[in-house]
Amino acid sequence: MNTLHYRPHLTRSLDGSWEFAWLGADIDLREEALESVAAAAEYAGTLSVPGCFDCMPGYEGARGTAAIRTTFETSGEAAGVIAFDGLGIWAAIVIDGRLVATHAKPYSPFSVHLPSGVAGTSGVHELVVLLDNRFDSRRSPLQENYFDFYAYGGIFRPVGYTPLPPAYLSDIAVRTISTRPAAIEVHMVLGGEMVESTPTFAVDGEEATATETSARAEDGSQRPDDRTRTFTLEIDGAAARLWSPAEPAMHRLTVRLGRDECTVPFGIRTVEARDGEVLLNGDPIRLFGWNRHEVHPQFGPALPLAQLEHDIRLMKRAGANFVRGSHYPQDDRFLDLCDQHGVMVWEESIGWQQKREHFTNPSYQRLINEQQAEMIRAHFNHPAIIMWGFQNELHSDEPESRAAVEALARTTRTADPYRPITFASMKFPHDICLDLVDIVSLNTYPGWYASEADEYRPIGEIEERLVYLIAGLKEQGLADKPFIVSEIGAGAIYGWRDPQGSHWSEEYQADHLEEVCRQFLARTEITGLALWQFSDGRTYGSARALSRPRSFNNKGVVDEYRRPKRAYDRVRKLMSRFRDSE
Ligand code: ADA
Repeated sequence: MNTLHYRPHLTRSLDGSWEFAWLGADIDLREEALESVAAAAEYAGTLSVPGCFDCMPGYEGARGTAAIRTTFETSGEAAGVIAFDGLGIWAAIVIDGRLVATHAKPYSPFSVHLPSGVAGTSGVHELVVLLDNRFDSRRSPLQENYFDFYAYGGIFRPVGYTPLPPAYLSDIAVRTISTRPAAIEVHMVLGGEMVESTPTFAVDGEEATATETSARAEDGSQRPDDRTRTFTLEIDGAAARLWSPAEPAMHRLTVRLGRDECTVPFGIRTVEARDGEVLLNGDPIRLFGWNRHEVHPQFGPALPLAQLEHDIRLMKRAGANFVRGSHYPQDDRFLDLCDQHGVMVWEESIGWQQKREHFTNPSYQRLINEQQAEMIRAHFNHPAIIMWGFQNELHSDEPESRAAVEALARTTRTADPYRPITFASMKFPHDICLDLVDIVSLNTYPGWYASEADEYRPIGEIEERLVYLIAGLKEQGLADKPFIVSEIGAGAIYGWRDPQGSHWSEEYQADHLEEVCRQFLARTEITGLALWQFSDGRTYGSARALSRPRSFNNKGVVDEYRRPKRAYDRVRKLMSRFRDSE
């Protein structure tokens, strides 16, 4: 199953070698200038898509505008969309010389409809994407230059052209109502012309009976203004294999309506946060894994499919049943692989220590809530996703933060009332927003950002800190919510071996993470543990130079090329059976 199947419709891939023009940093990006900027570009080279222009030799570190161009063919279909799975930082989309969209939400999946004069015609059309990776709090406020991960410029994920019939299914959301008996609810949105006919369904190729539960008009007809329809389907006991990390069974739902047909992978599973535990299919489950950035020296965030699979296998091999997609919407192909490999996911919209100026910025608040809703809409059907997050380490001790968290919690619960929500806080015990989420997640770095300056190897802080957090949550009346240690870790420079085991040595990181894992195994009050982080990744130097040698975040258990450090083997030795024990 490749990423293009994940769209309900069959999509024609536009991945490949696009033409490339570097326009530099003094381009006029006002809306009225974009079509002429696209038209004037002189294409002297190529860029592989998915790919980042600032990963290409000669463009490392470049900040400015690039124009990339390809073509796609239509055959007279009534409608169609060009679907982007994620790019950064900012883009303008121009089709046959006409500006059809601008996009200011890095890593967000989005689609642009074919403009009139293209839809319904047959021929070859020009697609130009103007990409800009400069920081601009007015144009793209979601990405800041103080985030602890490098902001690249490129098309990070696959691009496809999806032809559509006059009446089509634009969204299909599948959720599990119950596992015994197995029953799902299918919610769909109709696009294009309205149709009265009733869709037909098949599960794993077998015809399936559905009961419509949509609200209907008094005479039983569909309300003309209502483009949404909802159905429930029971799935035969023998065929209804549940999704879980141990047995990640996937099913396929095919929906036919008029001339449209969609196939949607889904999993049968329920997830809840209750009485201090996470319940998967009604049974308590503990979570262990890593925070993972989408990053690589050669590709930036535009990772090839093989690298996504490689990362998942490395995490599973060390016992992980869980991954936090830190700190932005994930690649649909990665989520597809997590479904298939049985790795549960915490997915979140972009964020890194947002503060008062963000909470009170209407443009920022609009965009981050849009990204949250679009991420959920695009990824709703992945059974591996068991929780939604947002706003990593926002200043949630400041009064202005509460309205922002309330808005994001409302956006999330509206888009998906069925999954628990959380955010990773670094403000305990002064956090004023933890009552707004279902799962309490705390980032903490005992033994690394050590509190005892004179302590040479402050590993003893780890137990003290975890005991303090568990007690503190109880004191604040939060013990009825599951508690995840959402970040904890230590840095190591790959290859730096030190018999004294001092900071930055592989020995210290291995000793540190072994203690963290031992504490987690011993303290079942901790529902989940996500180590920071899976692989080293580029960040920024300058002000951070002393804490980010090489201008990298070096807390990976593998380096940026996925070469294992001693900590990887130490964690694997201790945790490799964890997946099977849950
Ligand atoms: C924070 C942040 C991470 C990373 C980490 C670190 O917890 O959420 O993205 O910056 O600190 O390495 O210090």
